[in-house]
Parts: sequence; structure tokens; C-alpha cells
Amino acid sequence: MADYQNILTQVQVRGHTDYGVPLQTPGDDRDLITGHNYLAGKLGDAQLGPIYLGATGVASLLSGAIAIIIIGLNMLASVDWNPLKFVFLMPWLTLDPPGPEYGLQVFPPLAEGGWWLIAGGFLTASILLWWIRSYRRARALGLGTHITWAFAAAIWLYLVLGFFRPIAMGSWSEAVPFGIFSHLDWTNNFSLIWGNLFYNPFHMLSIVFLYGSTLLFAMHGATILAVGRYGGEREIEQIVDRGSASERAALFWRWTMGFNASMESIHRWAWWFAILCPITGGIGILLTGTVVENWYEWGIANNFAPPY
Ligand code: 07D
Ligand code: 07D
Repeated sequence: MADYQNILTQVQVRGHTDYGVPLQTPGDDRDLITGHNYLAGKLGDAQLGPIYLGATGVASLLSGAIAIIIIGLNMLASVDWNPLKFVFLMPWLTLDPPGPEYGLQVFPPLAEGGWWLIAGGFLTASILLWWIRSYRRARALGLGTHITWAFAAAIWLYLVLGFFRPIAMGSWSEAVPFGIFSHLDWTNNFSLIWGNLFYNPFHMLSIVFLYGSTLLFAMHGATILAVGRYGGEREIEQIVDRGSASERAALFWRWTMGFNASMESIHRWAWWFAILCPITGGIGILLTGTVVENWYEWGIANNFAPPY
């Protein structure tokens, strides 16, 4: 019998089709289409489905598809409808927001940012509908809504970048373009225009939580894998057991650094680090150009940037 089951072991998590627990909300019937896939079983559970679409799921996918089609057609038009160029030049293609002359105008000419606004509207609707879907699915299963609120943290940064800050600055031209390299150029220019984002304390905090998240994820993932041979993936139920994987994992960290997170608190640490990355980041972006014009000069004025 296999004693633990995870990536890179030869064990496939594959049993009889499992349709899941009965739903707690009446009328929430599920699609019963399921299947099994060998490659999926290499990475996680081999069972695919049943997937729940529902009204918000369908509406979200539809809005997302409209956004992608609008972006794609605009990109295709920019290479004279040449499908080969569309594929090979993809990283350089872009759909830009309206220029500064249009301010916050709701209907700028389509070719001069109008399509960007429409695509952005559909993309935002799609993301918000997906958020509602994640909330409702969690509730239907009787779960907490931690995943939904973590997603909301990412949506906060997305909305600051493309909606709240442009409104605060009085121009859609402040928003991020839709494009692979164009959004990198935007990011670089943003830092240059507003005096070096490195001196923005909220960019610093966001980096702290970004790096911290990877560190915590590595520590926790590694710890559980290391005690997998003692059934460590049963984390919570072992919390008070002696001699268990859980106790060994805790002792490892107390031996090496004097302190251990508990089996429950490590997940809270990870959750807070992850959500604080885009939360602090969004605050930093919102302050830029609205409250602080130049982060380097702000750093000098506050005695932490070097006045060369
Ligand atoms: C691995 C989960 C899967 C998600 C993936 C992304 C799209 C976009 C759209 C062609 C970790 C799917 C991508 C649907 C296709 C068109 C029009 C998540 C995983 C695989 N960025 N960014 C990328 C987005 C911003 C920055 C890559 C989105 C800000 C830097 C990808 C947003 C700033 C670098 C991408 C967004 C910024 C990237 C890989 C939204 C500051 C890179 C992302 C909606 C935060 C990296 C060429 C990834 C890269 C990269 C998507 C916003 C900076 C295209 C959807 C404006 C510095 N970004 N980004 O793996 O390789 O995320 O770029 O806000 O170096 Mg970005
Ligand atoms: C983008 C949240 C929104 C995404 C959502 C997902 C879809 C598609 C589809 C899966 C990522 C929607 C998904 C639509 C799904 C499929 C199929 C989260 C997003 C809702 N920086 N920087 C950060 C570093 C510099 C700049 C954060 C490091 C330079 C700007 C992060 C360095 C300049 C902004 C970070 C560095 C600069 C940032 C992003 C080093 C450029 C931001 C956190 C070592 C020259 C953003 C306050 C995040 C921010 C941001 C890291 C350097 C510019 C911590 C490590 C100085 C303009 N930077 N940066 O989670 O919040 O993003 O800043 O040099 O806006 Mg930076």
C-alpha cells in the first residue's frame, strides 16, 4: 500500500467517480459530466469534473470571451489581419487606453481608446462575476470565504491600476494597456515618471509580502513533504498527537530557529502574506501622482533617500 500521494510519486489519486457532498442550497444542481485523466493524476487528482457553471459562471465566461475577442481583433487589425504576424508578433501587440486629450470621456473614438474602454468593461465584469461565483460556490459547500477574499485582494490591485487611480487622476490614459510587452513598458514608465517606485514604502511592503509568500510557501510545502512519510498531509488532525509528523515538523523548526508556527497558524501566515502583497501594492499605486508626485524626492524629504 502506498503511504503518501503527491507530485513525483508513482501513485495516482484515482478512485470511483466522486460527485461530492450534497449541496446545501436548494436548486443548485450540478452538471454530472466527469472523466479521468492520467496526466492530471500526475499533478493532482486524476478525476476531472463535475464542473459547476451556473448563471454567474456562464456570464463571466461570456464577458471574458467578449473582452478577449475585442482585444484579439484589435491586435489582428494592427497587423493588417495577417494571422501569421498576429501569432509571431503577439508579445509586441497592444490595445492602448485613450490618450490624455480624452480625459475620462466615456465614448472616445473606438480606434483611439474606445475599444480599450469596452474591453476593460467586459474584462472587469468577467472578473467580478467570477468573484461572485467563487463566493457562492464556497458558501454552497459550507466553506469559509477565505479564497474569495484573497481573490478580492488581487482584484483591488487590478481595479486600482485600471479604474480607481485613472479616475483619481482624471484620465483613462493613466491606465494599463492590454498587451504583453506594452504592460511591461507601462510598468517601467510608471516608475520613471513618478520618481522611482523603489522609494514608495508601499512598493517596499508589497515586495516584502511577495518575497515572504514564496519563502513561507517553500518552508511549508517542504515541511509537509518532509513529514509525508509519517502522514504529515493530515496536518490538522495530528495537531495534538505526540510523536506524529506534526510534532516532528514543529520540532524541526524549533530546533533550527527556536520557534514554530502551528499547523493552523502557518496557513494564516501564508494567507495574510499573500493578500497583503496586492493590498499594500494597491495603496502604493493609488498614492502615486495623487498624493506623491516624486517618490525619490519624497524619500529625500523624509530622510531616507540619499540626496546625490
Ligand atoms: C502563474 C497564474 C496563471 C496566469 C497567467 C497569466 C493573461 C494575459 C493577455 C495577450 C502569475 C495569464 C495572462 C490572461 C494575456 C493579452 C492581452 C500567475 C499565474 C499565466 N499582468 N507583469 C506577466 C497580467 C500587471 C509585470 C505575465 C495580468 C501590472 C511584470 C502575464 C494583469 C504590473 C511581469 C501577465 C497584470 C505588471 C509581468 C505572467 C492584470 C505590476 C513579468 C504573469 C489583469 C503588477 C511577466 C511578459 C504570471 C512576464 C508578467 C499578466 C498586471 C508587471 C502576461 C493578467 C500592470 C514585471 N503579467 N503586471 O505568471 O513575463 O502571474 O511578462 O492586472 O515579467 Mg503582468
Ligand atoms: C497584477 C493583481 C491583478 C490580477 C488579477 C488577475 C486574469 C487572467 C486568466 C488564468 C500581481 C486577473 C487575471 C484577467 C486569468 C487565466 C487564463 C498581481 C496583480 C485580478 N518590483 N512595480 C509590484 C518588484 C520595480 C512597478 C508588485 C520587485 C521597478 C509598478 C510587486 C522588483 C519598476 C507596480 C513588485 C520591482 C517597478 C509594481 C506587484 C525588483 C519597474 C505595480 C504585486 C526586484 C522598472 C505593483 C506598488 C503583485 C504594485 C508592483 C515587485 C521593481 C514598477 C511586489 C521584486 C522599480 C508600476 N512590484 N517595479 O502581486 O502594487 O502583482 O506596486 O526590482 O503596480 Mg515593482
